[in-house]
This record gives sequence, structure tokens and C-alpha cells, in this order.
Amino acid sequence: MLRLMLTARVLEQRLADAYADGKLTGWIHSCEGHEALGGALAVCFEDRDHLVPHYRSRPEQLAKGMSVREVVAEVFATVDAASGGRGGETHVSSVANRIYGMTGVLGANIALATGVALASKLQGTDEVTVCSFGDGTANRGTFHEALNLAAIWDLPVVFICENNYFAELSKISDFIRVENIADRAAAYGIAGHAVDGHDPEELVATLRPAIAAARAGRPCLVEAKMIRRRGHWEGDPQAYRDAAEVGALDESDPVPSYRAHALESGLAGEDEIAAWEEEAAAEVEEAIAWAEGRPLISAADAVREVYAGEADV
Ligand SMILES: Cc1ncc(C[n+]2csc(CCOP(=O)(O)OP(=O)(O)O)c2C)c(N)n1
Repeated sequence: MLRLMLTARVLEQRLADAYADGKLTGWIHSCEGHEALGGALAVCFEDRDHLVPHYRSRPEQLAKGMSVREVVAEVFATVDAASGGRGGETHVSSVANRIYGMTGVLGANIALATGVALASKLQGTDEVTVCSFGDGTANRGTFHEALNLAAIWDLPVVFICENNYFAELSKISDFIRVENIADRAAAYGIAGHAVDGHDPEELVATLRPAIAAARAGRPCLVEAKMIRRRGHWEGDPQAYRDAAEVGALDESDPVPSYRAHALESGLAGEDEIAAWEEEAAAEVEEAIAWAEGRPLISAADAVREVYAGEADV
């Protein structure tokens, strides 16, 4: 778990640098602060399971089996990306890894995930679909509709709300009145669990039984509470966030804190962790250097295959 978290963190840092240096177009919605969920899912997913992610979910995409290079290809939108470069940072798909990217419409992925879970059930498989989304997205109608359908149809799906206390430029206290988004599960007759999203071990302790229950037809909602460490997008001046709050972020940083825990509890040694950090940095550097040299989709190809029967627009 720590190894994935270290890789995910250096990936975010180098992607932010590449964006600041004008090396890639589009956006970077930093996943800094969300790494523990990826670490936990890495040990909970089965290969046959599905992921319908949020856009701030790169650690989960790594957890589901995408390589750093595959993720970087998506973010740089090179022709090598699964979408051929049509998707970009926010719409990562990797059908080979059973990852079906979100659309530009927040919350649409919650309905899509419910459909994937329905397909798994109708086909008689024992696959689970994990669907992630933000706290702001938990106010969309699709969230409520999908949770209800999942409940009444006993679908194998785990909904994970990555509650990072912000939706774009708004604080959660401005748009949600309940303390735990997980409490909303009760309205649909499914289990809801609110957990520390900075602690991968606590996440595993919740997610393992949650995924097992979903596999047996009992869907649930997990709320992972975490803190968005950077702006909504890279370049966001965060004028809506006070300086003391930003200054205190390092006290709640999940990556160094789990690194320290791993050392203290003897799970890993300093040399081993340092080697992982070196390997992660090298892997990310290599992937970004590679992506910089790869072509982007041409304007003509960008619209090809968007609509059925319009291959030659
Ligand atoms: C239906 C819809 N409304 C608004 C937007 C614009 N928008 C993009 S990201 C975002 C914030 C989402 O916040 P949250 O779900 O908490 O995710 P986070 O950015 O915190 O990961 C908004 C409002 C959108 N893409 N789709």
C-alpha cells in the first residue's frame, strides 16, 4: 500500500510540474491527499472487478492495474491513450483494466457504475463494481437514484464518496448539512460507513468487508474523509481558503504519515522505502519524458469514432 501511495504522490507532483511548465494541455486536478484510498484498493480489488472512477482518482486507476505510463498517456492525451487521445485527464478509461471513465457530467458515472453492476448480476458473475465520486457530486440526482436502484436490485456495487471537503471553490459547509454523507445510505436501506480516508489500514478494514458484502448482493456506501491538499485545478489561487488552513495541511498528509507508521511498526525498513521512492521517481520521470515525445491526436481524428456511422467526418 505504501509503495502505491509513494508512486501516486510523485506522479501528482511531476504532473503538476509538467503542467506548470506548459508541457501538457487541458487540466490537472491534483489527487494529492487521496493516495490512501488507492493504496487500500490495491489490496482489495480482484482483477475481475470494475472501477468507474471520479476524475480525481488516479491512485485508484493505479490500484486497478494501470501502469504509470498508461496513466500518463491519458493525462497527456497522446495517441497511445486508450481513447486515442480523445479523453484527457478527466476521462480516463482502460477497458483492459475494467476501468470505465467518467463523463464531463458529474454524477453520470454513478449511474453508469450501477449499470455495470446490473450487467454483472444478469450475467451471473461475481464481479464487483467500485464507483468513486466527490462530496459535491453526492448532491446530484443520479447519486440518489443509483443508490436506490442498487438497493432494490441487490447489486454488487460499492459507492465510495471521496469527501475532501471542497467542491470546486465551495466549502462543504455551504452545500451539505449532514455531518456524514455515509448517513444518506440509510435512506435507501443499504449500509453506510464513514472512515478516515487518510489511513489505508482503516480503509482496508472497511473496504474488504464492504466489497465482500457487495459480491453477495449487498451494495453499500463508503465515505472516505480526506483533505484536498491543492487547489481544485492546478493554478487555482484558492482565494476561498484561509492561509492557516493551507499552512496546516502537512500535519494531515497521508503519505508521510503512513511512511512513518510503516517504519515505526516494522512493516518496512528505511532502505526498502527509500528504494521504492527512487523507483517511483524514476518510473514517473521516464513516463513523462516518453509522453512529451509522443504525438497528440490530429484534429481530423479527434472527431472520428465519436458518433456511430460517422467515421469519416
Ligand atoms: C453536472 C455538473 N455540474 C457541475 C460541473 C462542474 N464541476 C466540475 S468539477 C466540480 C466540483 C465537483 O466537486 P466534488 O464532487 O466534491 O469533487 P472534487 O473536485 O472535490 O474531487 C464542478 C461543480 C460538472 N462537470 N457537472
